[in-house]
Amino acid sequence: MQLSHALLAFTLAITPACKGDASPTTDAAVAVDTPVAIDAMIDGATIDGPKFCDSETRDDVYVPGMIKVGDNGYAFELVSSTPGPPPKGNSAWVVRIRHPDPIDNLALTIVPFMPDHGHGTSVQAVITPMANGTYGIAPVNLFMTGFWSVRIGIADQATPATELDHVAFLWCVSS
Ligand SMILES: [Cu+2]
Repeated sequence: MQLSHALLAFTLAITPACKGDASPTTDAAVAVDTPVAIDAMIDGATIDGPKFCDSETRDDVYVPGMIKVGDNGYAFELVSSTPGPPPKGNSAWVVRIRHPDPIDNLALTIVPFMPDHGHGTSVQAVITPMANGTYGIAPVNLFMTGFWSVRIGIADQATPATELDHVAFLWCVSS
């Protein structure tokens, strides 16, 4: 999007130069000014324009309290990510599990994974049960720029191998 704007601005900027043959004075002014304007726009696009994730369409838009519902009807609320949205590197999450009431004493698993690269992270998040169906998860380690799927699964503590439900939060993180 940013790049398109830059290219459009570029086109608009050079259009007068193509028509600027009314007088030598006008031509001279355009010839001097235009390269400066183009350089400024290109520099601007490099500094604060297109980012790595601008063209990513698979990712979620982070909103504190956002909810995803698994196939088995459990609601996974991402109460917060600190910082949020989840950045490249570590963040601390709080999630709340409901069905429909908040559920305590679940066994949670979290698996960050980069599907485009076929790898996860070696940093294992610690799950901290909290009150009212909430669980702290930290650190959520998204160490590489790119698209991450962060899968969260739940199970009864007595039967942790039998998953009750799961969802995946999808983020693109920039460098
Ligand atoms: Cu990767």
